[in-house]
Amino acid sequence: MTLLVESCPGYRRITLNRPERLNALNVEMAAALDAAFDEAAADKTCRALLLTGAGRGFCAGQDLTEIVGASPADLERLLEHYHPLILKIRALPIPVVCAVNGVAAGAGANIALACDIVLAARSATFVQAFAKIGLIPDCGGTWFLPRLIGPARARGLALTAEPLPADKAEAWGLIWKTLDDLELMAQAHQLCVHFTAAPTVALALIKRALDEAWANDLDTQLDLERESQREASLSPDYAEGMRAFLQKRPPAFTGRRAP
Ligand code: T3D
Repeated sequence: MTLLVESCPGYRRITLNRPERLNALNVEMAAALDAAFDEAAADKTCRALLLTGAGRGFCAGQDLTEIVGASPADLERLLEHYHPLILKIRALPIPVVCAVNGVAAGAGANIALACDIVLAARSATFVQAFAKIGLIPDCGGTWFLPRLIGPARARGLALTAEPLPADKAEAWGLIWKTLDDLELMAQAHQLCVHFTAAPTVALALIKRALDEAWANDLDTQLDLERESQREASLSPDYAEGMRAFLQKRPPAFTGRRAP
């Protein structure tokens, strides 16, 4: 199986599972990921996703052995399998946590960058490997990189294909946190457990508002904040959050939408 999906209480863990090839992507894995995202979206009890890789790598991007001799049309068709994954990660109404356990190269790096919170093992590296083989960053690389780290660093990474160590990725703001290798998975699970007790409706609205901010002017964004705040304030978790505050106790958020 190219993908492992495990149900944990309140969240799911998805593991890219082709460790002998550093979890390089192929169409079978993309289809399995696509289905796993759909299933998570349909499961109302699933309040977070954890994405990681088996073995010593996170994902080495496209499996290059499978595209030897591929025509430009074949390569274009391939992206029909990969690009929807990026859009689905952004559209999922729950936090997607990526635990980058080792090298993240090519499309693998950009799938990680599409996630909401990226944690990386200190030994991990991020490589925009595309230019090494005469391709350009896809799977959202040209979109995420300049927005996350600015144009100068984006150009440097994409044009040189130099590996970026996890510590520097954190310092540059490409990812949320670097952790000791042995701590990574425990911390990633702990974060997902935190999200299983969070106000999921509000988190989904926050995710959407931050994404839309890239394209909106301030007026439009303020309107979106007003609409989103209204929606959040209708959720049972808002009422519970206020009650808990007044009663000086921790809130018991359910993640449910307004009836
Ligand atoms: O339609 C389209 O546009 C196409 C889509 C393209 C999207 C892309 O992702 S293009 C970019 C593809 N990825 C790469 O170019 C990265 C290639 N891999 C590497 O540069 C290096 O392997 C790494 C920097 C990722 C890791 O280096 P290292 O030294 O830690 O490991 P290694 O020894 O190179 O790799 C370990 C094994 O995995 C090795 O197999 P072996 O020799 O033990 O049998 C290696 O061949 C295999 N492997 C690594 N990456 C890939 C791969 N096999 C197939 N495809 C790979 N991408």
